[in-house]
Amino acid sequence: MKAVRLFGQKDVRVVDNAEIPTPKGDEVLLKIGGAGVCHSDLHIIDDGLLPVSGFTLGHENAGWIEAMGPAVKGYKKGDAVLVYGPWGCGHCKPCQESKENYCDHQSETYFGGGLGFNGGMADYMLVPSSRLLVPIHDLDPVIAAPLTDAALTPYSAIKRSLHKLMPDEYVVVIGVGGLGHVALQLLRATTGAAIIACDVTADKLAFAKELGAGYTINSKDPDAAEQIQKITGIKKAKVVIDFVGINSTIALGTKVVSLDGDLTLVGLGGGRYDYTMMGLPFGVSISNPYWGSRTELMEVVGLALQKKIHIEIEKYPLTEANLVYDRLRQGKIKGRAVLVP
Ligand code: FEH
Ligand code: ZN
Ligand code: ZN
Repeated sequence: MKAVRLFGQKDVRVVDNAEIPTPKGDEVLLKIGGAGVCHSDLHIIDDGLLPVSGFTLGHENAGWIEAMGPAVKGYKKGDAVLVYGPWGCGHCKPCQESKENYCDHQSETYFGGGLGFNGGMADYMLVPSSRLLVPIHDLDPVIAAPLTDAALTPYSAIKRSLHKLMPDEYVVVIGVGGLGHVALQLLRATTGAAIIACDVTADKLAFAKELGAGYTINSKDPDAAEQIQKITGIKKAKVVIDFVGINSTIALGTKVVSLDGDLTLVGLGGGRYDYTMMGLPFGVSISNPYWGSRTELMEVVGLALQKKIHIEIEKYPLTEANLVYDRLRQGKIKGRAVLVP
């Protein structure tokens, strides 16, 4: 079969002689429909984020059940499913709560398929346990694949602050890319807060308006913080979610988050924040959430089935993986790119 494999730093190759695995026990073999292309892959490919190579990339996957090990129950060949991305031990307390993204044993193993284990940028993918599958009913796996990361990650980040996102409050979303464009829809679908979207290009800000942002600010403007405060007034923004995570966006977030607010850093931009006493409004919680839980992914599927969220995707053949990664590096992907075998 074809597979997009990482052979070393900046060395991604599409091979066509990868073995098609045979599922044992509770394993499931999926025929891949779509594999989303996440910005984190660039940190893996270009920056050596993971201490391992030689595996198939793609941690945002969906497809149809092709074959099952003898222990699998409740599924049949042809079922359309998502692959829950964080693969934990399955038995510790977080894993029992379906929060495998925070598995106690995370430091002892790889993060998941496409993140050290073989992922879904291939014709087929072996999933180590049927517990990691989430049914998508009549959704198309090609379009649904990004729900597993581009939707689940912002959904889980928003849920941390749901109790604060009341109709009289403001939420600032920094970055309207693969995750940010879904965050805007999730905020509209699940909260009453007024949405202020920030990005650095006119087309991204126009896109944000289309997706329901009440206000848009160009975060390159030197007075971006003042523009935001003009909108929020003295109270500022109760929640700030930064999907970029570079020095300037973190600094912007610290300037506009309100007293007792949440500053949630999701983007892996490598930015720094030097804490100083009185440098933040009192009561601010800074968090850096990672992905989401399996039950939250089920909730995301519910929103997609109700057509309350949709992922803006660009489809590419699997064989064009390196072209897509280059377009991602240049910021030329609108929404999310999905590789189709
Ligand atoms: C993957 C690997 C490491 C850090 C973060 C990620 C995210 O893309 C997962 O959603
Ligand atoms: Zn990702
Ligand atoms: Zn665990």
